[in-house]
Amino acid sequence: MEALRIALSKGRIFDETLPLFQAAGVEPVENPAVSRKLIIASNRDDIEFLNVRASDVPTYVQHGGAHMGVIGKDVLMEHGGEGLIEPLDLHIAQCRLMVAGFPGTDLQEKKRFRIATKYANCARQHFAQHGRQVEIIKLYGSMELAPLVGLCDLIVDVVDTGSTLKANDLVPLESIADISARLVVNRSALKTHNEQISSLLASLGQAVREKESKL
Ligand code: PRT
Ligand code: MG
Repeated sequence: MEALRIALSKGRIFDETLPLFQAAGVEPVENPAVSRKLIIASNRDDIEFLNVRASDVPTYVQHGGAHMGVIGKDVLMEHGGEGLIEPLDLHIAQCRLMVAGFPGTDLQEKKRFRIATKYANCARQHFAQHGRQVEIIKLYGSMELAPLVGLCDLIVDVVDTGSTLKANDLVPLESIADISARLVVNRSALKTHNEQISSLLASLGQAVREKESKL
């Protein structure tokens, strides 16, 4: 049978997911942060890992390039989740998706705010729900720079400790969503790889609960 392919992104997601997979009895034979290989074998011959850019993980899983993947809820919300199911909250890589800007900014002010973000869909939806007019400027990183050089009034980004905002004289203004990493599964893989996926889901769920009970 074809191996189950699991898409992971290196960095935060990989570092925090690895112990959960290890507890579930699966681990990559090489560290994706060091290896140049994009398909990485695991200790089990029926499972392999794909080294994918974080924002590309939902795309790989949606189109069946990977059967399963791990992504931040922020990335999942921005993608829209088409073709994916989200069976497990891994309770890792936690942060908040927030609106941030200069201290004293009044979000109720009747004006057309300019918002720089890599979360264009989330930002548009959030401000539309509040009936506010906005203009979205799409960026791919370091959103905190944009208001400092007059590119925008506000940013929408994930915030953890808040120290990046603080270092740039910005403040969190409004929360959009609580974020953590989620396991996502391709809908049709649920049928083609049902047994492998069910047993891995059960072991990962167990690993998450055990870790939570120790906190
Ligand atoms: O880097 P690349 O563009 O390839 O992808 P990525 O930035 O999406 O990947 P990565 O590994 O940086 O983040 C993966 C996931 O981790 C995100 O999708 C979030 O779900 C989650 N996560 C948790 C975070 C943070 N915490 C976080 N603090 N992702 C990013 N940050 C960044 C944030 O963008 C900001 O620049 O850290 C800075 C803020 O941190 P604080 O602690 O200063 O508030
Ligand atoms: Mg990053």
